[in-house]
Amino acid sequence: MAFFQQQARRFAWSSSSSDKEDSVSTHSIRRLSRTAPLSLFIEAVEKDGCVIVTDFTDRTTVEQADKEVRPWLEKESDGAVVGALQGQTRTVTRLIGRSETVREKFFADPLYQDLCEHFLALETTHYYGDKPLTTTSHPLLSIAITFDIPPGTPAQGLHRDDKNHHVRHNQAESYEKGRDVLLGLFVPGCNTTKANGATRVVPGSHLWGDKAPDFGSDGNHGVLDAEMEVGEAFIMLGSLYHGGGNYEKALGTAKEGIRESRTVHAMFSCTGVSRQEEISFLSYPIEDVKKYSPIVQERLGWKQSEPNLGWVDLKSPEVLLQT
Ligand SMILES: O=C(O)CCC(=O)C(=O)O
Ligand SMILES: [Fe+2]
Repeated sequence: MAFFQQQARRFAWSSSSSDKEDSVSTHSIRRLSRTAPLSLFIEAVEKDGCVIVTDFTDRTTVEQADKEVRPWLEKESDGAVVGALQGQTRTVTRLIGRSETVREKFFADPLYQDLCEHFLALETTHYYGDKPLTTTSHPLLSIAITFDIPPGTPAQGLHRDDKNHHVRHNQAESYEKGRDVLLGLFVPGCNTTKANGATRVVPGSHLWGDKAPDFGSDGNHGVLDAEMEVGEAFIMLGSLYHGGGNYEKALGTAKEGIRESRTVHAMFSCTGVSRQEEISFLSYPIEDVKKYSPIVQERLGWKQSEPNLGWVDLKSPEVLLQT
């Protein structure tokens, strides 16, 4: 089909441990243009746990985001040691407030938001006596953060980001909606390659159970590098095994004037009934939130989840944004 190219590098890999499955089931990182129908993105994410959008944004927008984010990165001397971060990765937290471009152009992107709605919205029917009521809880922003790794940074241990939400997984042959509580969006600030530590991912691993993962004797079986050019973006489920790659060069080996770091802006949405990783109400002051677009206000939690979660004085908090 003209509107999408399959990534050339495919490999045999199965979510099942049976050899028979291995021969018929393949996983890859599919690359789709945003002009492709939403159903193709859903199909790719259900099958592989991830997808690359080849024309997510453009160089000018990425450069604008970089301008907004870089001063915050420069302020960081040492990286944090938290979760999968091992001290070398520099981060920019509170990213939604610190970069208008990340907020309104990347996080608010309609394709990403449509996929969040598809994979994370919860619709449930409950009863008051014999009267049924069906309500929908829409997704929230869980975290927005820039990861910037310098040369010499080792690869992270492959992990699932939904560990934070204590998610349990049953091994499955195919995807069932409602399985995940997180959907992530990675927008690179520079071309990412195996050599500069592109995120490593294991397509298909979103269907694995909770046993210790087996990446083969070399630790690389089924692992692909999510290499991207500026303007592309990577979308993945929170249950997908992944981790920052190894930036092979030593620090200080870049040519004069060439930036030495691999930058990725990462955003994760969670279900509307999950605890947000970054506390939005303490990270983004109300006076700032008033200036954000309505979709961002909603995703930060300024509209209550139905039924009855996240209110103030029994009212949806959006009324506070109107005063
Ligand atoms: O830097 C990256 O590519 C991914 C980072 C990551 O997965 C994490 O810190 O949880
Ligand atoms: Fe991660």
